[in-house]
Amino acid sequence: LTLQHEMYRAIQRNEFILHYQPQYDLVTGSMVGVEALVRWKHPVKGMIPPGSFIPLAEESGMIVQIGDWVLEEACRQNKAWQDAGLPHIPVSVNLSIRQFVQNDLASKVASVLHKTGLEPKYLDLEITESMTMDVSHVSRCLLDLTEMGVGISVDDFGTGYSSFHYLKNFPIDRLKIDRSFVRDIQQDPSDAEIVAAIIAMAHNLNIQVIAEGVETEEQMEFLRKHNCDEMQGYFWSPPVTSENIEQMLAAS
Ligand code: G
Ligand code: G
Ligand code: MN
Ligand code: NA
Repeated sequence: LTLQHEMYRAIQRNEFILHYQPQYDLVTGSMVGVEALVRWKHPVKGMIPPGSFIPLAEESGMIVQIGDWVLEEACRQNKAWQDAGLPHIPVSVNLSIRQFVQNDLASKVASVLHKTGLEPKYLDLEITESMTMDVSHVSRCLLDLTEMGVGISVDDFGTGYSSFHYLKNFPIDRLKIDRSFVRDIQQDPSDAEIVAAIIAMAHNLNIQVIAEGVETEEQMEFLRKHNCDEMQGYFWSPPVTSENIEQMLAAS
């Protein structure tokens, strides 16, 4: 059986699970969101990280089915936390560009929100850059989603050549500074300048900023000093299980 064939079967067999990484407000320190990250609980190979199967899922088109499952599961879980009386925070879901190729992405999202009962403001969609997309189609989808009240974030900001083009053409609520810029903030003066400039520019455009891959207190202090809004990274928490998130929310 090829990995691709097994992946197809994995959807039916419910072998995918979501972990969640907390996102924190840099001023108050409180948990203000979580990012859903898929894993494959393979019956023989054990836990397979997304880096080992998402590219294949994208190539084969199976990312559409997996992405549908991720979206619904993340919304269902977030609504369950809310129903349990825990603080209401948005869940971020990573979208693959292939999920825009189906021309009903906005209605798919609307029906998942309806089915799970989650309010649109508690869902955030993360998009990444791609060379091969139809800008006007993606723009239309994102406008529909924004009008619905769903949040839109640009993931891995700064790594692709069209980052600025995204800000110009799409209704973006938040950008996520790629962890490659955050990593060397202390050592590399040009990374520090780039991060400071991204934050200032985003704020001038009324866009919120979250830093990814924050691993040290020094990085956090730098980001706070430069008015970054939120952060996500191992310094506070790696991706964890839904049970762990429930405990963290209960304690917050
Ligand atoms: O968790 P980890 O660092 O291994 O994630 C690696 C990559 O997989 C990240 O770039 C992340 O955006 C991507 N990824 C994780 N979950 C999903 C998902 O549900 N859908 C898509 N398209 N990508 C995901
Ligand atoms: O591309 P995306 O931003 O979706 O990737 C998210 C992934 O980044 C998560 O799956 C997680 O494993 C990884 N990640 C999260 N925080 C950190 C961090 O502080 N350092 C590093 N190196 N990776 C991180
Ligand atoms: Mn992401
Ligand atoms: Na990223």
